[in-house]
Parts: sequence; C-alpha cells; structure tokens
Amino acid sequence: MATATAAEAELQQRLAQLRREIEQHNYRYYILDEPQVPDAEYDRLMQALRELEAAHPEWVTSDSPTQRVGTAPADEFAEVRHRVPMLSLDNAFSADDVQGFDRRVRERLGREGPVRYSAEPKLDGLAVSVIFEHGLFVRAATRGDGTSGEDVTANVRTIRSMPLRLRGAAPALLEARGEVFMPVAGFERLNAEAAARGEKVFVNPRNAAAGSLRQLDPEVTAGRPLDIFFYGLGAQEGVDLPARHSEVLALLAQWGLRVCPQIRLVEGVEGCLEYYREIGARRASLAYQIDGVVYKVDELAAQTSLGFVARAPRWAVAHKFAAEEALTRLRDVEFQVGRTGALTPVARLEPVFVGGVTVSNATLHNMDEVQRKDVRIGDTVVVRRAGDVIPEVARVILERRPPEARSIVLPAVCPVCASVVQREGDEAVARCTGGYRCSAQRKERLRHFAARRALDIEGLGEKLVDQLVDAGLAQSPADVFSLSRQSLANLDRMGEKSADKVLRAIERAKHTTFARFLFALGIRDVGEATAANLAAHFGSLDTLMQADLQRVQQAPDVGPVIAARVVEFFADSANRDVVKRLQAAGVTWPAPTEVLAEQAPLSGLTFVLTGTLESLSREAAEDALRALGAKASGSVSSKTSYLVAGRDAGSKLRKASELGVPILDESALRQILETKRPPT
Ligand code: 5U1
Repeated sequence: MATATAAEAELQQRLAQLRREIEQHNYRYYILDEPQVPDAEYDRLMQALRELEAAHPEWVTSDSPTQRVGTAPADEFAEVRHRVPMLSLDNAFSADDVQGFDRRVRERLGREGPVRYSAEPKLDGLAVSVIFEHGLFVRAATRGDGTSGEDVTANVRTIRSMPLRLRGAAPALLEARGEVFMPVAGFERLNAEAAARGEKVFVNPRNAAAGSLRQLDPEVTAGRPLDIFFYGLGAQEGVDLPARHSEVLALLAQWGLRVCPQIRLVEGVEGCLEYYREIGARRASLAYQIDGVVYKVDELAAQTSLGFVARAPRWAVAHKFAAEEALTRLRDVEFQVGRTGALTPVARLEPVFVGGVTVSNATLHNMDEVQRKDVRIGDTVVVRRAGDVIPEVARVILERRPPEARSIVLPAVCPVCASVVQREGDEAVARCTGGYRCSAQRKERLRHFAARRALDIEGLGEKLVDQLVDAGLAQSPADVFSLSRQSLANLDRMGEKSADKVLRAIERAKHTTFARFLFALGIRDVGEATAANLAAHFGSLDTLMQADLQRVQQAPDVGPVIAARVVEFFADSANRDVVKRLQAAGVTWPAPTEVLAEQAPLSGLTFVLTGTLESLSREAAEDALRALGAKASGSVSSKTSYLVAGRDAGSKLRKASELGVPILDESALRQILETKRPPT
C-alpha cells in the first residue's frame, strides 16, 4: 500500500483546516448573522479550497463547503424544498474574466457577433423564492443550501413592496426569484435609532436585512425597512413564457413585482464593461448596496442550450466590484497633527489591497473611536475603503487578538513640537496647544491657505509647503508673498522656471474675494459657507475684526460656537499680525456691491449643491448663487430651500428626498442663473 508522502499529508491537513474555517464562517454568516470576517476574506478561503480540490479531486468530500451553496437552514424555521434548485453565480473579478465568460458563451452558441445581455445590479441582500398560486402569495423561502431553504413567509409578507396578490391575469403557479435587501437610508435610520437606545448596531445593510428577515417574530421584521427586487423565475405552470429574459422582467413588473430600475440590455462584452463602469461610478449614490453587477444572456433558448455547470448557470456571471473591506494587521499607531492642532490617530497597517488600491495607512478618527472600537496595536482589523473616502479601520476581529496586543495611548505632548496636548470639555478631539509654534500646524495652515477653494495658489502643494516650512522660508501664510525667485529656485526639484511659475500663481492669488480670504485664514469651524455668510454680512474686514460676540452671531447661520471662534481668532495678536501683513503685501478683493441682500432675487433662499455638474464647477455655481443673494450651504437640513443634484449625487440627495426638500437638476440651476429668478 502506498503511504502518503509528507507533502501530501500536509496538504490534507491544510484542506481540513480550510474546510473547518469556512464552515465556521458559514455558521457565523448564515445562521448567526454575525460575520467575523469581510466577504473578501471568505472568498479568498473558498478560492484556496477550490484550488486545492481541483488539484486533488480524489480528496473532495460530499460535505465540503464547495459542494453546496450556503448552509443548512436554522432549526427554528420550517424547511422548504425548492421545486427548482436555486442556483448561485460564478464570479468574474476582472475584464479578462468577463471576456472569458463572453467567449465561452459565444463558442458554445456558435455566435460570431455580439451577444445581447441583461445587465443588472447585484444587490447585497438575501436571495429568496416567492410562490404565488393562482395569483395569491402563499410562500417565501430563503435560498438555504440551494436545494432547501427556510420558510420566511410570515416575514416576507411584512415587506411593504411585496404584493400579496399578483395584478392582472395570473398563472396557476408562479415562483418569482429575487433579493430582499435593506435600502441604505433605512439602514442608517435603523442604526441611528439602535445607537440612541444604546443597542448593538448592524455591521452593514446586508446583515441588517438578514437579521431582519430571519426573525422568529414577524412583528420585529415588520418594523424593519426591508425591500425586495425580483430578477427571475423558478417553477411555473401556465405561464406563457416569452423568448427573452428582459421580457420575463417586464412580465414580473406587470404582475406588480418590483424589478430593479437600473437593469439594462447591453450588446456584447463592451456593453457589459461599460455598464460595469457606469454602475460602479454611481454605486455610492444608489439607494441600495450592491457588490457587483450580473450579466445574463437575454435569449431564453440560448440560456437553455448553455445549461449549467455544477450549481451555476453558464449563461450568467456576477462581475464583482473590488472588495471595500479587507483584513490586515495593525502594526502601529501614529498621531498626525492637523491645521487646528487636532491629533488624529493614524493606523500603520500591513499593506492590503482594498477598494482597488493598496492601503497601508488608515484613519482611526479620534480617541473616542479608538475606545469605542477597542482597537489595539497588533490586532487584526477590518480596513474599509469605499469610493474616494479616506480608508478607515472599521472594526477589530477580537477573536484574533494576540496576547501581546498593546493599548493605544494618547500622547501627553505633541509628537511634532512637544507642546501640551489638551482635550476641551467633552470634545472627542485632542489638540496640540502649540499653534504657530508647531511646524505641523504651520504646514497644514499654509496648505489650507493655498488650497484651490481658498487662495488657489497653483503649485504650492504638499511637497513645496513641507520644504518652505522646514527651510524656515515661510512660517505663516503672509511669508508666501515675500518669497524670492532665488530662495524658491534653490529648493529641491524646483529650478528657475518652476519658481517663476509659482511666483506668478502667488501674484494672481493677491486678487481674491473677501469670502475666500476669510476661508483661507483657517479659522476653526469656519468653512466655505460660513466664510461666505460672514463676508456678505459684514462687507469689510475691519468691521468683522472689530465685531464682538453678539454682532458676529447676527450673521446668518452663525451660532455662539462659531462666533466665539471668530472673535478669538481676531483677538490673537499673531493672527492680527498675519492679516495686516497679508494686506500690506497687496492681497485685496472687490468692495461689496451696493445691492442690499433683501433686494437680491434669491435672498432668503438656501441652496445645497451636490454631485458633479457638467457645465460649470460647483464653486462657480455657488459663487453665482451667492451673487444673486442666495446662501450656499454644505449640508442639507429642513431649512434648505433647494438641493441641486449633479451626476453621482449621494447621501445629500438621499437626505433631501427624506426631508422633502425640492430637488433641482443642472438645467434648472442654469435657468435660475440665466433668468436671475428663483425656480417656479
Ligand atoms: N440581479 C441579479 N442578482 N442575481 C443573483 N440576478 C441574479 N440572478 C441570480 C442570482 C444568484 O441567479 C440566477 C442567474 C440563477
């Protein structure tokens, strides 16, 4: 008898270990609704197992996690056997994978030309089967292991968008397949309410949906904002089947079943990839979370001839987005000092690929967050990078905490200038008290001063600011205006040509607006909108500098906290000196127009602009609205008069819809600016 080699024994051990780990994750994910690791980590383990089993098919066991789709149903719910198995989808992670899928489809169908696909968002929810008999809703079941799932009829019945009877003529039997999910706005509301009651919050909308659907008490489910989209058929009797999947979707919609409005027909692989890019760009502004898109061959006869392999159809594929969460180890924590002295704990991580880039630093926000999440150095952490948002440490995998993990301690003194670090009252933020003595604060103030939305000094970026401060050439924004060609040209990677370019940009920046100037000063809590309000209200710098707390508070949208910041700022002699030197250097702005705010056509109206505008920049649009007497604010509230939504508008658009704030598109905005009248 042949004895297993040491290498084989090791491989078998690894196989068993992978299966145990995956089973444990399945249990946590499907049964407890408490996933321990991000989906990408789970996918990685499954992929490793598949590869091992592919190399050694003789070792595949019938109970391997690769041999079924999910996990067995929980004991509490009745088991439902699916009349037609509920399939899963193969994944594609790259354009190459999609090209491979399309090539295989065309080869099997013997097609030369492009295939037509139904391109659909892949919702991050729970797949369900819903059965209607003679039009009446009789049963809903989760997918379970694909062969049988859990009876969640009573819970699905509570979903408001779920019809209890089909509209129009109904077949004897219809099994509609779809996804139960929790819209992002509902998820945020649910979590905010739970947090206010001091209860545990859900990790993400998918978990919230799963936790809500798998409640034994339907009353609880009824209180959860669940929704459902349908995307296909299971068993049926008496359905006059159309020729195309897109026509099936139209039929479902006719019966009153919700179909995702973002589904579209596309031509060939190019059409698929264009759809992927488009939906990817809009992902953050969709009302629901998705983790990719699905392409399905539209022609049903072609689907039939393509058939299935294992438990996945050959006629469909899920094209996944780069995972937004990944696991890595927290190597260390350093404290970064910001413009106003705020100390931000920054996680130094073992590099990890997440959200499409390699991340080695992530924010921990502040010490309250560090404590709330119980993060320690040495921990295995979940790093999250969604869209262009700064990567953050989302949570800790407590089960993987090593014994030597160390607590994160707020330093008593600034790591840059050694000034005392203070926390004001019950503020979450700790600050370095060094002010201009701290080189980190000086650098950040200078960066802010030169930023595009402040004095807009092109070329005075991150690296140049570091050099100017380190070389002692610019300690405050006022020093920028006395830089010489020679001193600039001597800096690293500069030379005379670049120096001249920067000097020309500095010269141009002398002509600005009062609002930009105020914003550029970097007064704490004075953002662009507040600066614009202060500028419009006071008209002149002298008046503002002499105003007391009460007078500053009279400016629109300025409360006691901001007013105190403004008064404090101008009471500081170092700040007054900077202002004086800036003026002496020739920084000027046009005098206020004589038009009184009340006479301006948009006075009394507050606009919030969000998303990307096609025909003008957001700043230009805000300036133009302000010139007509409107206020332009950065956040949506019940006081917002109008929200202007450009392309890829996100959370502000959702909030405005929730609050019933009227929403305008870009053409409506253009009309306001052209006619100089409020919208009708
Ligand atoms: N939009 C969509 N999601 N989704 C998931 N369609 C779709 N189809 C699926 C699954 C599992 O499966 C069928 C293709 C079998």
